[in-house]
Parts: sequence; C-alpha cells; structure tokens
Amino acid sequence: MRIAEHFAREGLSRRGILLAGAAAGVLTACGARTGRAFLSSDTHPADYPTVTAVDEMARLLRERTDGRLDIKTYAGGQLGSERDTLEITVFGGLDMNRVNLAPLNAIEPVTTIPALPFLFRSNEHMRRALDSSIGDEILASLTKHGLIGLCFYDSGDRNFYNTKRPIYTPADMKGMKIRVPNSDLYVSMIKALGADATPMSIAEVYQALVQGVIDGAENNWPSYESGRHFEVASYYSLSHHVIAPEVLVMSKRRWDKLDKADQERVRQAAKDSVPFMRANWDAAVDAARTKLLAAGVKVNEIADPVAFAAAMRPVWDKYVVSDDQKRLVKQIEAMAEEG
Ligand code: GTR
Repeated sequence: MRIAEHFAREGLSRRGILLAGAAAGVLTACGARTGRAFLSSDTHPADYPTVTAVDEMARLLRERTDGRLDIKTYAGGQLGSERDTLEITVFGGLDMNRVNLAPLNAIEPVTTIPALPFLFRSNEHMRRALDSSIGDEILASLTKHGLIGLCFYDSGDRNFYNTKRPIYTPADMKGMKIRVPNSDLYVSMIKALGADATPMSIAEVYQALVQGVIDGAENNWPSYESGRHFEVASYYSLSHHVIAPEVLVMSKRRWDKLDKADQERVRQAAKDSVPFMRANWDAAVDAARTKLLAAGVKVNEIADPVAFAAAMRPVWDKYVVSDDQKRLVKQIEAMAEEG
C-alpha cells in the first residue's frame, strides 16, 4: 500500500496536510536563513542518542561541505507524532525524520521483520544483521513509499513496565492494558500474551498512565526514563521481547533534488554517525538504568523467556508471509551465532 493511501485510510491526511503546511513554513524560513539546512524531526529530547546522532551527522556534513549542507533538528516531538511527521516527510514538508520501525510496519511489510518478538538474540546480533546486506535491503524497501532509508540506529531491548505488579510470566499480564506504538504487529504481540493492547503515540503515554487509561507500556531504558514513565509505572520487567532498530529517513522529494555527489555525502554522513550513536546508546542505557534504580524502580527478570517467546510465536506466522520476509528471517537467524 502506498504511504499516502495508508494515511488516508487512517483518516489522517487532512491533519497531515495541515501539519505539512506548517512544517513547510518552518522549512522555508530555515532554508532562507541557511541556504540548505535539512529540516529533521525526532520525538525524543535534544540530549537523546538518536538526536545527538543526527547532530553528529550535521557536523560531518558541515565539515565536509564547508557548511553548505546542514541539518536542523526539531526534537521533543515538536512537529508531531512519528506517524504524522512521517506523512509530512513523504509529502516533502520535512526533509528528514528519525523514527522507530513500528510506524512503518503497516506501510512496508519487510520492516516488520526486525520488530519480530525474540528474533534477535542480542543487540550485537541486531547490529550485525543490519550492517549486512539485510539492512540495505530493508532501507531500500522504503524508496517506493517516498522515503530514502539512510541508516539504522540502536534502540536496545524493549521491556514491559506497569503500575500494578512485577511481570514474571505471561499470566501476570492477563487483562492488563498495555500501550503499544501504532503498529498492528505490536497489537498482536500484546494480545498473544493475554493483555489488552492500546496503540497511541509515545507523547500521550505519561498522561494515560497517570489517568489509569493504561496500566503499562513497553520500551527500552532510555525511553522509559526520558518520558518520565517510571515516575508512574514503577515495575520494570526485563522481558527483552523486541530488539528493533530506529531508522533515519529522508524525503524522496528532497533527495531527488540533490545531485548525485550530495546524495552520496548525505548517505555517507548518516552511515558515519552510526558508530557515534552506538557508543552514546550504550552509555545512555547504563545511565538510565543507574538513575532509575536509584530512583526506586522495581526491576525483575522474567521467570522464563521461553514461555513469552512461545506465547508470541503465532505472531510470526501472521506477519512472516511473503517469500522475502521468510528469506530475511532465515538469514537473520543464521547470523545469530556469528561472533
Ligand atoms: C522509542 C523509540 C521512539 C518511539 C517510541 C515508541 O524506543 O525511540 O522512536 O517509537 O519508542 O514506543 O513510540
């Protein structure tokens, strides 16, 4: 399905078009000032590793072009949710966007693969797979939807947190209302565990926890911390159920206006920001964990990861259907043991 059609079906395109207009206004103002700064969006705050990685990419671009190419990032979700800003990016109202793979799942089926529960054994396994031709193939799959996939960033492992009790077994989740990103794959994962899934954007999660609209959510340590979700939902249960990456995309409309040499500069600077991101990511996970343990968050390992993996396995059958998806899963699994 084309991305515009998908968003139209979701009833979002009118709002998206309005937002695109607003973003295009910012873009024009920005362009007038700097000549060529790319306007980029991120849902996370300015010091979050995805944002500082794009800052590093901007620094590399400036250095390599005497300031001719640059990026201006609007952090903290100022320009809207990932789903809305993705739509704007496709329309060309935004040049770049750093998002999770989740909002792309409904648009491009191969993006569901790295988000499958218990596919990657570790962060290293994920990095190895996405550094290979598998990663290039998933990035390239976005082109037909009006997006140029520039690179993947880390997002660590996602774990469950809630306001009620520690989760040791899938049975502990029965009936809990768990927030998920806007992705059918995530909805299916939560249902498979016997809980109720509530899709919403991450910006709404804190309030929803406070008001009891949801009992919990799932995310990595840095997001659990930066969204202040730990203040309300103090049980953090280490399920490690998803190790999906973040992705940095560029609007194809903007990309097509660059000459080949500048396209190559943009792609290279994005790739060169990845090691910087990874080092910062590891440090951010450690810092968030230390801070939250000191703040009194109650952390537990789940009793039996196999029980969670088994309960979520039917999700694979539902989402791994095409030959390409099956091949990618096989290739990724074959890389699990490589050192
Ligand atoms: C975070 C990710 C965000 C967003 C968020 C979510 O880990 O960095 O891009 O997808 O999760 O759960 O919505």
